[in-house]
Amino acid sequence: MATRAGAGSRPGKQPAARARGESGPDAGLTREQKLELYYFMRLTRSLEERLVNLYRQTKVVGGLFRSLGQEADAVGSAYALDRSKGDVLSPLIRNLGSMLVQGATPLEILRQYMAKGDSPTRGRELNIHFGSPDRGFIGQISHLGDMVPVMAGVTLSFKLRKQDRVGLVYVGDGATSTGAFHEGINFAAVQRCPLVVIVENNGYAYSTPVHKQTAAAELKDKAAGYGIPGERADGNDVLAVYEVTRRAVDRARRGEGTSLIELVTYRRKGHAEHDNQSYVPKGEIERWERENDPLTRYVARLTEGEGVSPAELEAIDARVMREIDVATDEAEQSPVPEPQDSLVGIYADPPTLEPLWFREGIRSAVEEHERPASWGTHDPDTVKATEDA
Ligand SMILES: Cc1ncc(C[n+]2csc(CCOP(=O)(O)OP(=O)(O)O)c2C)c(N)n1
Ligand SMILES: [Mg+2]
Repeated sequence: MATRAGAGSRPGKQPAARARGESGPDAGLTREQKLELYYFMRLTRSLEERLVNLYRQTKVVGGLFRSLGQEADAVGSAYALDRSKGDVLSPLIRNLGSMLVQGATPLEILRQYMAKGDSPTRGRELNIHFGSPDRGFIGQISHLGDMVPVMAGVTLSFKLRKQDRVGLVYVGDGATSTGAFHEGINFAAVQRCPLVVIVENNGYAYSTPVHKQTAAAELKDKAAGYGIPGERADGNDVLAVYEVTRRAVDRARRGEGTSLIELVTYRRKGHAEHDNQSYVPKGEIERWERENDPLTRYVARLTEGEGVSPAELEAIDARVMREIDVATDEAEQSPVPEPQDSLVGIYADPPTLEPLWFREGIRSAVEEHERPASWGTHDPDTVKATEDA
């Protein structure tokens, strides 16, 4: 099972010195934190590759959604939150990296995709639609844009309770064209909720390219319509992603409200594993892979700009593979769900809250004075007594 690299060294504690004279953003992170970003990006990619293997063996029983080429945007943005303060994010299907940063484990992810009985949703959901509020990620639903009003509500509650907490919600380029996105971000903006809205512009919504679903030249420009700041950043540069998100998180924590960030990236795989991407212009995917792969870029940055040796990175890669191998063996041994698991967590049994006294009163009045025996009951003795009468 994964132990988080440098756990405890998360942002919040602010960094040592800005690094010495390298090009590009330094992001104010320590060397250890920069290696931790690499660990999470590599873990995301390798874990998804393992899921593809399992998918082809038919051990992954639902759809498989990849974030290939988007690892920097998921990891760098989540890393800007401070879990020790209780910050919360709402991920999407391409935010496996964000969930790993918040503490989801490879074992949970593998069990979940394989629909095992001991997976977080007991086989009732087949990918990463599960939440763990204690670890700072809440369960997503697939309806595009709908998590924006949900997170507006979550972060409004932080504000009303005077808590020092920030929320972050992800939407795709396609989701910015939904009514839910509009209503949610408008409400968060006017209420000055401590919310960061990350728009992952990966070029496509299923098979629809961005220019066919919005006339806005840049998605960050949508922020102006809500009276909030909008910034655009290179979503394949993990340090740039961290830096731009961190600024918005700090702003939210200072009580200055909601921000929108557009991260420019590219979806190198289809919508899901079944999609053959026949609608993508020839050569486009290969060009992004060749010239703008977030991991290749970050490896170059670490080795050339930070003095990290290839051996150090290889050691992290080996650790990632060990963790994934151990988790895969364990997940394969996990049992399939029992039929009755489908009911767990659906109905409260026993009730989690005592009924309010006046409701209790009404209920007992009904039970004692108004409920005719003919209404039926599940109590076998009463049924028998009614039948015998
Ligand atoms: C309201 C709504 N409409 C349509 C769908 C079907 N659908 C699921 S994902 C998707 C495309 C999403 O594109 P985008 O928001 O850009 O996110 P990406 O998949 O690129 O990360 C569509 C159309 C949905 N889930 N919800
Ligand atoms: Mg998209």
